[in-house]
Amino acid sequence: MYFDNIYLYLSYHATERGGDKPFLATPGRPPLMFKDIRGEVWRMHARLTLFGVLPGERVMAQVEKSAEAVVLYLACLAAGAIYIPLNTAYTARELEYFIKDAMPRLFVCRPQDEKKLRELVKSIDETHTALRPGSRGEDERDYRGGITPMVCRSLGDRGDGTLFEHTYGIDYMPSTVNRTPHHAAAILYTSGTTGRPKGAMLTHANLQSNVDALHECWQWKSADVLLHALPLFHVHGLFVALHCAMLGGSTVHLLPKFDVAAVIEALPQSTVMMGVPTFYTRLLADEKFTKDTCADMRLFVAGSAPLREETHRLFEQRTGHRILERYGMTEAGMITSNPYHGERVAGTVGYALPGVEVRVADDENKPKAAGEVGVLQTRGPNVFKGYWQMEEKTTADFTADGWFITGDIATMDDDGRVSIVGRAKDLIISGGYNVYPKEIELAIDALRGVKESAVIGAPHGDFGEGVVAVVVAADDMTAADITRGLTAKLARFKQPKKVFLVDDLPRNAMGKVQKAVLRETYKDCFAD
Ligand code: MLC
Ligand code: AMP
Repeated sequence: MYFDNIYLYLSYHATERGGDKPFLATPGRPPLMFKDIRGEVWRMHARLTLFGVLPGERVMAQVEKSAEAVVLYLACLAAGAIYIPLNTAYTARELEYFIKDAMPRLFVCRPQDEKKLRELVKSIDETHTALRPGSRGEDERDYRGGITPMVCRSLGDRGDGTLFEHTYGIDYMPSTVNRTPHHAAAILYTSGTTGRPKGAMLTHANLQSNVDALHECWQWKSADVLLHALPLFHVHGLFVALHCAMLGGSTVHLLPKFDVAAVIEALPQSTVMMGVPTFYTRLLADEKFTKDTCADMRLFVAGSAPLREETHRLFEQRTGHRILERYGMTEAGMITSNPYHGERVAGTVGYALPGVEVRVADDENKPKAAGEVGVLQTRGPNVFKGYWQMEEKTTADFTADGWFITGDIATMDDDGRVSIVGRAKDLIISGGYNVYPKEIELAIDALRGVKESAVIGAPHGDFGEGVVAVVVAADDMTAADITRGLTAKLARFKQPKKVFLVDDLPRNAMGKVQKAVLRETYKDCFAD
């Protein structure tokens, strides 16, 4: 059955297939049952309407992971609003950028951020009356002035002034808003080579096609129990994991974050787990993680960063399970996956998902022969509608014939199996989080006493890659000064784990910094 609004699609199947089972089981709290999803969502939807949220307006949320955060997300979909989840690690400075860029109607925050947020929102509201002219997509609504800050006291008890308390007693039941396939359901920010984050607009149709493809490819069953330890503000945790469980009517162990002991405790009651490679290396480092822990597991999925072949091998030795690696990105959801039944080959990301096209192309966007290296491009219903208010950037990332240029370097075998072998974009992936060197370099270069800097990724046993800054600075400056100077500017995960002070950066004949030389020089800096 097809529904225009992804919420109707997911809630229909969740309710039908989930029956009387728990939907979200959170440690130490009563579960949210499948049969209660609709009631919780319509109350929150009604509340959003009372706050004045109209279809096409943005709702931004920087909240802890919880059942409430999930209900808020689903209610935004039901209200036809555009949900914008933000990493809880972002600093006030980073938030200011996102708020000014998206101009939401409502901002939902954590209790400890309320004061800071009210001040920030007030100053933005006083100076901004409209969105910049530009591409928002024809269906997204203009900013009308007045951002409402609201607190989600997600981990507290009910009745203590939470966003949810406001929904009690609401007896008005709004209808789910009709959306066309082109309407944006969510905007997810991803940074970029210019250092300026871009909001990728994902439509209701993008999300529906992707969950359908994954449901089929991974043989999802209603008896599945998903162990969910990923954050809820990225594609992986929000769309891939949560949507698969809803479509399947499968119970979710919603852990507040990834914690090895908590995961080992929950695994015996689970059948499917999804994670970034760091999850798997951390599990393997714990001797309590054994074959017995995984006795009822059906599927381990890895993605968001390359899974080392060694991890794949050690995981199979320890548990008997071959991790299924898949590949995707914010702008296109999931693109390829190793097969569920066929061979899961370590170091490859498998085949294009049903309905998704991929090709490996040269710089002129001509397809390459099998086995040749080129840039991976994708086309299909999974591909986003564009970057929020960045028409030129959107155009630049598509070929004339409609393929999205991923910026990943890949090869494709005769039979269509894809391997990611590098990146054309200057990007570091640390523990599954993307860090764009340009953004860090701009922040370092703005520090008084710094002449110039280059930021690279170096192999890191835990995070896959660790952020390293190589800096030319005044003689009296120390590495600690640089680290300190970045504290209020950048989320912790973006801050360099090592800072090296040098006299000069290596440059080629054109004057361009030779990052390859730096990567070679500092390749062992996390070795101990
Ligand atoms: C935390 N820190 C990180 C970090 N996460 N540093 C670098 N990279 C990261 N990913 C910092 C902390 O602030 C802390 O700093 C120190 O590292 C150790 O903290 P920790 O307690 O060990 O961190 P932890 O909470 O365990 O977080 C690690 C993690 C987490 C791997 C569990 O980062 C995580 O959940 N990553 C998943 C990211 C994700 O969902 N990616 C999907 C993107 S979607 P200090 O100095 O204060 O000690 C996408 C598309 C696709 O890419 O294909 O899926
Ligand atoms: P994001 O922009 O956060 O969505 O991250 C997307 C990027 O993560 C992709 O462009 C890839 O570079 C990387 N990525 C995701 N999955 C994999 C994988 N299985 N192997 C290698 N890289 C991956």
